[in-house]
Amino acid sequence: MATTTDLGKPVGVTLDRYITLAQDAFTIATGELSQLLRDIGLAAKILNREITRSGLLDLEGAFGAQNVQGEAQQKLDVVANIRFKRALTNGGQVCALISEEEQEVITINPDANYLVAMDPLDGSSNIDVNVSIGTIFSIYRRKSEKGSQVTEEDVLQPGRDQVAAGYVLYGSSTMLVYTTGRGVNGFTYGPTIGEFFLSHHNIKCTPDGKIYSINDGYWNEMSEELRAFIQKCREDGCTARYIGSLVADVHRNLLKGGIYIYPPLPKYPDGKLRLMYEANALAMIVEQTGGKASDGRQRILDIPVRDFHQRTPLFIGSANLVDECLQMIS
Ligand code: P6P
Repeated sequence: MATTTDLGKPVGVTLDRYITLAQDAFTIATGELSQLLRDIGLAAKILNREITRSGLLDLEGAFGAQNVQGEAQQKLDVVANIRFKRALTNGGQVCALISEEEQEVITINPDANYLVAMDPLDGSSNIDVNVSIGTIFSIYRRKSEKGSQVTEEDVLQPGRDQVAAGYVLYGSSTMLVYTTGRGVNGFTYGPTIGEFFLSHHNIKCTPDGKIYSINDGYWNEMSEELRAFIQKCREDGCTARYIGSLVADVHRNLLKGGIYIYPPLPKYPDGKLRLMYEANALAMIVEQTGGKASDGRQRILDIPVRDFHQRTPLFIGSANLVDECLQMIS
């Protein structure tokens, strides 16, 4: 039974404080990655303000242009890209940026050590109907010498080489969830104070989930084997949840257990989701919580990168559910 002391629990540690404490734990840390994480936190706060008022600021609807994938950009896609690009530029810690909204790699500060690959705003088609949307980011250390030109080897790094990864979920509350390879922590934004506070420490994904997330509108295009897996989920008492916003679906499955599937389809033979700025980041996070992420044949984090906009099928979530699915579809 709750007591008054529970009600008066102290406010948790802020994101900035947590980043500093985590950095202190690593004597070799120079503070550059810490600063980069703070820069991402700042951009998320700024974007959050615009997202929560998009209906009032005429920021809903289409921007009137297409992105590199030929998809209609929403106004907030463009705003999100601008906000993150500006924050990462001003922060000075990023030598190059890969963005879903940018055709080419954006060179920023040649003297910086880190590259960022990001989807500034995923699920943006949900903005107008007030459904949760998200930012996804991956951080890599450059391979080339500081001060030199960013190389293809710097850019086309496999997911296993990420030094950090995370997402921001703009939902009923706004959360920033990230890992630097030592566990996953979630921070909830307090808008009246303007800070992210540690709210989900050391997140673990249960190995046996009871939720499956897939767009069953594609039932007729799915393989027989995948349909058999979904049928088995139903018989095993699983429930179906599909928000149509990757970050929201993965976040829910992370906290409650479950599997999210975006399979190869006739219209997306390589899958719809992007490897470098969607699947890799989520795969690092989910693996850090004890979950799994595969393209149906291999570990997402081991997929060689030949094009920084390349797509991949995605099977991600509770380890035993993913294993069972891979066994049935292979
Ligand atoms: P479909 C949003 O466009 C997105 O990239 C993910 O956020 C989401 O999970 C998926 O595509 C939805 O795709 O084909 O089911 O509408």
